[in-house]
Amino acid sequence: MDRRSFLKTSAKGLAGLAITSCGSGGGGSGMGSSANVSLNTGVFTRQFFTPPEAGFSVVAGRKVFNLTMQRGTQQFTGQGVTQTMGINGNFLAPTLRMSQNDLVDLNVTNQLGQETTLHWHGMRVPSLMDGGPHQKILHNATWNAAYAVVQRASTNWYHPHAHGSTAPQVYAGLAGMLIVDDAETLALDLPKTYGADDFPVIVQDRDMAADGTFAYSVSQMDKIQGKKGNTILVNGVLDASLDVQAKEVRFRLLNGSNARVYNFAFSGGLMFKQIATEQGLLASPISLSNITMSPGERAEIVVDFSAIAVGQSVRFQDLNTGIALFQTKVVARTLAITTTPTVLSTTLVPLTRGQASRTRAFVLSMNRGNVYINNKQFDMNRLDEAMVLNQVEILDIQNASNMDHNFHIHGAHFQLLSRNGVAPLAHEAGLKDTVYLPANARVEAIIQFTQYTASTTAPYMYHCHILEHEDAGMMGQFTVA
Ligand SMILES: [Cu+2]
Repeated sequence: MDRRSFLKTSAKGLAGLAITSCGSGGGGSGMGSSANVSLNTGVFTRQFFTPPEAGFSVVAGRKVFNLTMQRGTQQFTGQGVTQTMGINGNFLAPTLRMSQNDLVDLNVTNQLGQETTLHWHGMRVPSLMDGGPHQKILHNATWNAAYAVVQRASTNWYHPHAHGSTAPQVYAGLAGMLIVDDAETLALDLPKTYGADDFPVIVQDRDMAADGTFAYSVSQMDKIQGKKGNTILVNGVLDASLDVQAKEVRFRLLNGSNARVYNFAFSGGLMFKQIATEQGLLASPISLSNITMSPGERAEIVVDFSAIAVGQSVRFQDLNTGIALFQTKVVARTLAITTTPTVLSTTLVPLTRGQASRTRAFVLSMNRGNVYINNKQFDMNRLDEAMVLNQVEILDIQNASNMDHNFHIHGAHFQLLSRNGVAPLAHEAGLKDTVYLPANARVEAIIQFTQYTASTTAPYMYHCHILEHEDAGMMGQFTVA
């Protein structure tokens, strides 16, 4: 019995009772608060959609991108019409592509009819260009973000970050991928033809009615647990099928969901190699059968389909829900083969505990449905931390609740030193900007802010990336000087 018929049967058996769970913890399991049956069928009738790469012009040596945040409509099942938001389109956004050392200008026009911001999640940029809550874009206004691309090749993303309305705006469709290239990564024998053997995979769940429509609404329980949907989309498409050539294929995984934690795997136990964390190449590829990702996290993986017969298909699935997200159907190879090298990067120099000048504690907690970091809720007018430029620090991040959270910080990248008192798993040892904190978890991350200061009027943010928690104030801000 597949997941859908199981859910149908269960729903019948429960005589119309909502499929609801409101226990503590286990945020990765259960189908959230929806009474509706998942629309994921396990039959892949739609074409996989690869978001197009954004066009740009070159003006005075700078790449200029024009982005319009707009409203639209989308039919996700061919039936009902959902009111959506998108960037240069109805839903989601084009993939921004930049190279290390590029100078970029992003002209962001807000046509949403409401205030917003646009944050470059994972990009190391001056705080005034960060697109956090202080860089508001009013309706009909255009905000210009101009920065140099100073970081290594990596898979990032962009989404709104206006305090109090991030969750509904992302849910409506405002999210896109932002890929940075560099010479080190391009020189490697990795799949790198976008849309042919290198694919973005933006995974988002939505609480869909039977006709495939959704609208953002949160119950009291959704506010506490984060909004989870019954149906999971990949690049905005339900039940998609992707032709993959019988060779290595690279997937850039992004958990772009408001709150759901996934545990991704291929059917049949097909192994894959993780080659990059959120901030680029690992020193060496790591073989995995599955990977857990909390909201905001990214991972680049390479899967070898060469041993699978042409015509066969493999499903990409979430082990937490049992839902198959899309299928990869193997077709004959026309692209050149690649062989993922055993050494990926020699430029990754880890910071070490001995370099740290201090430890800074962040305690994520909940009380009566309210969310806190260090017992405080976000206040735009209060500065919470003062980071010291170039100082190496350990962030001691603790989830003191029985529910899933995670931790994202702007302006710098970190590496995990420990998880629950022991060395982190190898695939968490790369550079990151977001880290999963299941109930009562504790991690130590080592970080160094270099290059950019952040003033009192344009601080950087740190927050839980479960968007309902972020909007409810599980966020703080800091200067760098
Ligand atoms: Cu949280």
